[in-house]
Amino acid sequence: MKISSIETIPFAIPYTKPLRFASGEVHTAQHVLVRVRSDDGIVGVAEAPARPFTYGETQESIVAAIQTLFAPRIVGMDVMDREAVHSVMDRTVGNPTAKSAVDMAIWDVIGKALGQPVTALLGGYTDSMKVSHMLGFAEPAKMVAEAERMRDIYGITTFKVKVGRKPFKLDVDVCRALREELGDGIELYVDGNRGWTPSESLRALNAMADLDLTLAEELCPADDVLGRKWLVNHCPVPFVADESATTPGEVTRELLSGAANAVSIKTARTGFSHSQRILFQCDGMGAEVVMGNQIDGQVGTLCTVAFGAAFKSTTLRAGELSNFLDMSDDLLTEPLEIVAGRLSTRQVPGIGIDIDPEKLARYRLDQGN
Ligand code: MUC
Ligand code: MG
Repeated sequence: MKISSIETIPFAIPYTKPLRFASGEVHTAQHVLVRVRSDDGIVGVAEAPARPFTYGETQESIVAAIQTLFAPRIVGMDVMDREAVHSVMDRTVGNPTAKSAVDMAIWDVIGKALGQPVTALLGGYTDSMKVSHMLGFAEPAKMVAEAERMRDIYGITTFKVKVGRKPFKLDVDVCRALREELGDGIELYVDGNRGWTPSESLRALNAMADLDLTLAEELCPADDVLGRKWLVNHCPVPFVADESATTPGEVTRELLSGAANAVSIKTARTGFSHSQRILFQCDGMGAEVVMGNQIDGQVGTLCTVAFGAAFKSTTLRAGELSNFLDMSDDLLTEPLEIVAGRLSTRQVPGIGIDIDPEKLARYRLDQGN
């Protein structure tokens, strides 16, 4: 079965409430829907979320990379030959979400062709994940109110709190208010998106020592080489590498150099094939993992849970699977539902992404809409 075409459709869906964090903010989901077709008519689907402030990709660059660099060499290859497809894409450094969307859409084709959910093909561990919700920057009372809403409506009890503001007092106040108002029944961890220096990070962690945080993610830049290693040595909880560990090689460097001892796996930037490599590296080295969220829509979230549910070690912590709730709409025919704090995979062949044609027509940017 050969790959016969790769379609790239840019679309834009506004957020009802922007997500703000130390390295940027998102008001509109400006993503690219990627469809890989096989010569016997199977269509695989995934989405690439442009994150210009982190990875430098834009909607335009994602479309251009796929259409001008990758598709001309991938079309005609066998859909099963994922290693060969990656050897084409990996000539190019960068463009992580463009590559990942192609990878996941190919896995979707394979799942549909074999009549198996992708979760079963990857590892088949379970069929759902506990959900963690990411709380963007706001005043403490608003962040507490959002957490309460997520707990009361969706049963979510794990929260990743965006920190990294200067001075850090506001962030410390937010974490304290969350613990005081929501009590001991919730899990809290923090993500700084490189906003603090190593010494600010440790002072903030010390100021929050009584709040029972469970993880600290990317509090300072990995390029603060000695400072970061010093911070990780003093950090009382696993220190998660996120945007500093986006390839298997970066993961090895971060873990072996002591710049992190846990890793955020995001299918949006490592697809299924490279996420699998990163997971096995971490398992082999004894580093904890968390399924992260690259501010994915419902299509991307379904990819994250399809991967996360496939393995035991990715289910040990809640996955970040809920930020699509802040979007005003989405593309799936049947919207995702978080019930009792969990999100399920779809028990159908492939990933289970069924796109509503009317919604796609409404939000696509390439047909004069
Ligand atoms: C995160 O974990 O950092 C913010 C930017 C991005 O690319 O992902 C988010 C969440
Ligand atoms: Mg992060």
